[in-house]
Amino acid sequence: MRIGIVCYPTFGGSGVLATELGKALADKGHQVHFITYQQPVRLNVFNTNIFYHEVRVPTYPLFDYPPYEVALASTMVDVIMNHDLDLLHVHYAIPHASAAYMAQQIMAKKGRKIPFITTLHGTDITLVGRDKTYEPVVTFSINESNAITAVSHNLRQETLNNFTIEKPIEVIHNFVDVKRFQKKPLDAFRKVIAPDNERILIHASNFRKVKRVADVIYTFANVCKEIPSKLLMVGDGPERNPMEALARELGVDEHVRFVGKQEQMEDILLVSDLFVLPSEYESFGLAALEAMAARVPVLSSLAGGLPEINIHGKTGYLAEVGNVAQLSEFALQALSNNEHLAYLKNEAYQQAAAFDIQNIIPHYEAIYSRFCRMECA
Ligand code: GMT
Repeated sequence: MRIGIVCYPTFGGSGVLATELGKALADKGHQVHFITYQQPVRLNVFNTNIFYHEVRVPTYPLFDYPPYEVALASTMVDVIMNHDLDLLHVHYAIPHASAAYMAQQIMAKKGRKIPFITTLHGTDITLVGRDKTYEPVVTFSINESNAITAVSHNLRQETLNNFTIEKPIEVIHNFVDVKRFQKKPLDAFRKVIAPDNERILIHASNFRKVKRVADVIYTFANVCKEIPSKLLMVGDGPERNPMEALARELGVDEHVRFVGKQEQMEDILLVSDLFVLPSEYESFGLAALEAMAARVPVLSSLAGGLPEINIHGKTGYLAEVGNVAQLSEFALQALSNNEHLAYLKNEAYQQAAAFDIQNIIPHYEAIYSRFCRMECA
């Protein structure tokens, strides 16, 4: 099939998922056309089945806000016509679903049907999409999608609770390519971070309020009192500077490294002992699943779709949102005994394997084939 994928090209989970999906589809022989405003960060391979089309948004003195959605819909039309696409798969409803609807209508005027599938990822529903500035357009364009998928049962329910949805929402869980993590951990790298063989805790996110990053620092400060440990803070965002200040205030700054955005997450995860994700809400928690694939157990909040991947006492621990005492207690349980930590690491890996890319891609392909023209099958 010839598939157009629209996503955010950044480090965010929805863009990562969409890019990994496109790469896997290309490996299976589909022709994949990424339509984004920038080369997606994970699109780091050369494959003759992968095409990248940049959405250019011309500026004009009149525009305080250049009309990205118009440029996106026009680029979609251009790619559909020039590459004879069979369908569009848009990731993150805003503004991708409404732009896809616009492209679909333009194509209909030209006598050509082009279905579009919308995958809901999380904040497009739970934060941004619910805002009444966007809600009518989000509801409309979700309902106009030819198929709707959500990345967890929890997100499906959140969508039904917050919007009037007239079509079924199919749950297709996020996935991870476990073989990407089948590498030997770099001992020298571990030594640089933890020279005295301290435990390594890790957090990775976009450092937004919803991630409750302060809980990571407070928890780490408690862990440090009991077990020699280091903390790696991966990513960047509005909460980064205040968190650096908090680490100093709590007197743990010499044990905390803020390493910014990283492309080589595999190498970093492979030397880590515990992934900490205490978010207020997480529709799925792709970063946690990637940690599990690297045999890193997860200390997360009991929020959103996280319990669909993290099993308490088995693949890690689930604590109440904002309960730092509980997070600290569970972190200590995970890290204080070598045998127990080895058990958690193994279970985390087994759980990630259940969400392996090979198990999930066929679900998307099944949806595509429902809408694909006869000749593309
Ligand atoms: O976590 C974020 O804020 C980024 C956001 C995104 O759209 O990239 O992540 C959402 O989609 C990911 C991929 O499906 C999920 O794994 C994340 O849990 C979800 N984030 C939230 O729900 C807060």
